[in-house]
Amino acid sequence: MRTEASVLHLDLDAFFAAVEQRDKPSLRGKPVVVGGVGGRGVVSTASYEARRYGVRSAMSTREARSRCPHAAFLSGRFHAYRETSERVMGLLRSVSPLVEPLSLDEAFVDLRQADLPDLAVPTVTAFAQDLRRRVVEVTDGLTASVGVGSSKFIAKIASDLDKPDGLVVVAPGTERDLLRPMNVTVIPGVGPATTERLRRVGIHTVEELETVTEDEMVRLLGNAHGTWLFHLARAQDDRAVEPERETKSVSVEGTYDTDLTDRTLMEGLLTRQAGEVATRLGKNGLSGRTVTIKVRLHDFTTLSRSSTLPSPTDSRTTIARMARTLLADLDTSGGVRLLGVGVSGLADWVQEDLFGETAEAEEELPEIVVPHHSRRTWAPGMDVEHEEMGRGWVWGSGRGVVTVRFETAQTPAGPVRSYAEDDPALSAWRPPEPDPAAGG
Ligand code: DCP
Ligand code: MG
Repeated sequence: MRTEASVLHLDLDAFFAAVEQRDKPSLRGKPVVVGGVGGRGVVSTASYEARRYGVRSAMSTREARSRCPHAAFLSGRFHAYRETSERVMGLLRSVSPLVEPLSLDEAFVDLRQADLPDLAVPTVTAFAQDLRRRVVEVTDGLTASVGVGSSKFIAKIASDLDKPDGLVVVAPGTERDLLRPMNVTVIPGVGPATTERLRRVGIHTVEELETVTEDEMVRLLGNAHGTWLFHLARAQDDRAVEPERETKSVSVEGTYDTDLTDRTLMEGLLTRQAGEVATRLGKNGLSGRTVTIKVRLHDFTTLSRSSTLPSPTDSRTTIARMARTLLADLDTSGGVRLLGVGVSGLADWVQEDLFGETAEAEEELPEIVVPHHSRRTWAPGMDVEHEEMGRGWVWGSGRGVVTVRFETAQTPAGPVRSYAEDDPALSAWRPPEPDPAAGG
């Protein structure tokens, strides 16, 4: 356990929506919802103005529309999110070599390596305030919430306590007082199943969890999970901030206390892991071509099997189906101790509709070959350029008409014009490709 508050966690506020508001001046201060805009789309995130109407991440877009009909509903622009994320991660790496990104908008920073005169609370507080100010600067206006504490666990909780645009430094020695009144769900790894199991024995808060001995916890939740919870309930978290190796794959695995022999159960676990992998790919705007499963047998022999698709996917249904097929070829009759699913061969997002539809919809889709010169799609929110009017974004389209608002991050709120969907003067705008010859 660290004795100083030297782990910093930073999380941008309403990230995708904040980027949209930065780049679309007419939406600043207004409700904005980013996500799948089709019939089965789900919300990726909502601006704080939209959250006041009860719009939340992972809610169906249909529900979001009924709660906040006057919001702007935009499909996402991953190139802009990734570019903004790179600026923030670059800033963090300039203050400490030990930066561990968790997703596009979130990272841990180890302050022991940040060249601070000391790690006393006033010093790290001043440092964190200055860092938040520099985030606004490098992102052209996005705000971040920051937490600082003596572990990853405490820093991450702290960054959420005063969101948005907040800073909470948890003084060493006060961690357990902070945790006690909180719901057990603040502990990472406590999902619905564990919460329910704890609820049945009358445990709702961390304070109640503290009364359980380590032996009892292990009996209740199994070895690994029980021990983990016992320590986290006491704010004992020694995990190091691990600087990022370039993400070449995304994987999830689980080890099991008893050898698994039931194939249906194994398939179910792989399906769930595939879902987690898909969610992480989605959160980072990635997709990959190669699906791998890892299986450790009762005698600790570890096998892996892969299969590669013609084009990248981030679909939970596809990943799960491939994982189950790979499992079908292995002899697991002696029992299995570990199962895992990974996706590698990662590419930037390739689909036009970034957020797609739900998994069920994907599975039902027949193979459709879209002719190259087919009708152009004008997704709400996408960047466009008009030969005379210059740059803008798609406000809406339908019935052969596309409506564009002409403004960018650098202009005031701009005018709205409508065009025929096939107007040759209008085209999709993409940021210029970085010049490989220029390096970087
Ligand atoms: N995201 C997503 N699907 C989810 C959750 C998040 O696509 N179910 C994306 C959109 C978010 C980004 O990841 O903008 C960051 O996730 P956060 O959980 O940090 O959410 P926000 O940054 O949007 O809001 P907050 O201010 O609560 O951090
Ligand atoms: Mg965030």
